[in-house]
Amino acid sequence: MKRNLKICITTDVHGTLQTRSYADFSDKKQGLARYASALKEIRKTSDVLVIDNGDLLQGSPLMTFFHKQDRFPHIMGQAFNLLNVDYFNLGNHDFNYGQPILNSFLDTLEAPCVCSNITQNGKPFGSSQIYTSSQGLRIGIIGACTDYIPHWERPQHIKGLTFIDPLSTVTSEVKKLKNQVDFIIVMYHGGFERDLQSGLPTEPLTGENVGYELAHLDGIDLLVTGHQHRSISTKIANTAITQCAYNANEFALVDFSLDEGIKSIDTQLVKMSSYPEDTELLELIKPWEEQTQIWLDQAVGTLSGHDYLIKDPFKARLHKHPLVGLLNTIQLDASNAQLSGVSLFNEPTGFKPIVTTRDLVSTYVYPNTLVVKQITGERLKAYLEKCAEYFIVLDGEIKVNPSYDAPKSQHFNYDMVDGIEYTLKISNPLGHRVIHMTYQGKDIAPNDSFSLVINNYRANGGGNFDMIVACPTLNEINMDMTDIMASYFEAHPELSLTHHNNIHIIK
Ligand SMILES: [Mn+2]
Repeated sequence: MKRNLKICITTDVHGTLQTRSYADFSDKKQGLARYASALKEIRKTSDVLVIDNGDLLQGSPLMTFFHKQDRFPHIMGQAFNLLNVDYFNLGNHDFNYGQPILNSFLDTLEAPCVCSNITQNGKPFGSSQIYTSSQGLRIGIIGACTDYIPHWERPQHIKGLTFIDPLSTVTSEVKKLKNQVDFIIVMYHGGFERDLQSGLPTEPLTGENVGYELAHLDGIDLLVTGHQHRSISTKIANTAITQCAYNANEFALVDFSLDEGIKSIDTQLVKMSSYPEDTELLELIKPWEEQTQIWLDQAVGTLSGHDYLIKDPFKARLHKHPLVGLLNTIQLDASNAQLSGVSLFNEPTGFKPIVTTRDLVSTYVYPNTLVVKQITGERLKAYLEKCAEYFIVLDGEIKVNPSYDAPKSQHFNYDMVDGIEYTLKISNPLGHRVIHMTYQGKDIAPNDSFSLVINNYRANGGGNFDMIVACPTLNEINMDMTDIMASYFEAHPELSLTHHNNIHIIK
């Protein structure tokens, strides 16, 4: 007898419950409210296993606001309970608000956590599970998360945690389950550092994204990936692979069937825009949504002298937008460092003359903190050389290096530094593009030493800035950058800054 099971998969939802943009109210055709309708529809005709692959708790203003209240039960746990999610795997961003908040979410959540390669005080967050469908299909579910988290996360958020290599965890879990089940699903909150077809490296082989290696392990029927926010529905070797874009923009729909010992697996991606928002889920989040909107509309200060809205993100990076100077000014003020480095994130919006919380959280979307590093002139040059990789000269014009667009959008890995003046010559070979670098009008020598303030992501080497990791840490400011920005405006309610044109990018 042929037996079937449908599996609905989300990953990298990033706190996206409803469809409207918090920046401009436009309909982004996304969110778990649409997913709730999709699940209701699919459940009418079939048995459905519903799994989520992590990066759930960070990424929307509602989550930022909710986590300021530090409440139990956790709203995202309640939303997942309403969706009847069966299993949950952890993502790297689920650690961004610390372990008490993560624990509050996991305690609210009725679904078991399956992540077995991260331990908290010696005990794994979750364990492998066997799900039995109404037709008696047995599905083994194994969860693992990228073990690269210590390269980004604030040390106090991962205190007492141990990160085990996903390859070894998954290998031993598959061995344990394979004789007890009909299918094995591995949920891996990580992506691919190799081309899916050729296996050639597409990024430095740091171990952050070992999906390609996992796909080649024996015994895995479906490998659910994430972390890179790519849309993938394919096969590597004999393993079916999925990955979804972020913010609950789409979900993966997988069909398993087993007929006389013959397995077949079909994968596809479904856009959330195909389904309306479910009123039951909207009702659940309504009180939080309303409070979030009131908080977002609060004015924090005024800005004059320059236009702080970003109309063209490329030009904003090429010609150092006044917003970059403002962010660096705030970082310097909070840290008393000599130099400050900052990037513009992937879809920066900028500030209107009357600055609201909405502007702050739409522009600075990560809950980063600040770290002060002691950096030599030599490492400062290496830092700027790494930043200079962001540009290329193509057809006689300066363009964005395509590797910052695909496979993952990484415009946040181009930093602009204030406190010094420098020139990047983009037609020069990599590693030889910094042709001029001065501090207070004097050339910077390799042995000079400076204090540099950057965010915790960069300080821990995020974006493969190894030269920054190597620098001694002088100080940490353990406040969210959006809170640091809000308190700066509180101290300077009518702000008018001088813009410094200190970064010169030439062909
Ligand atoms: Mn993510």
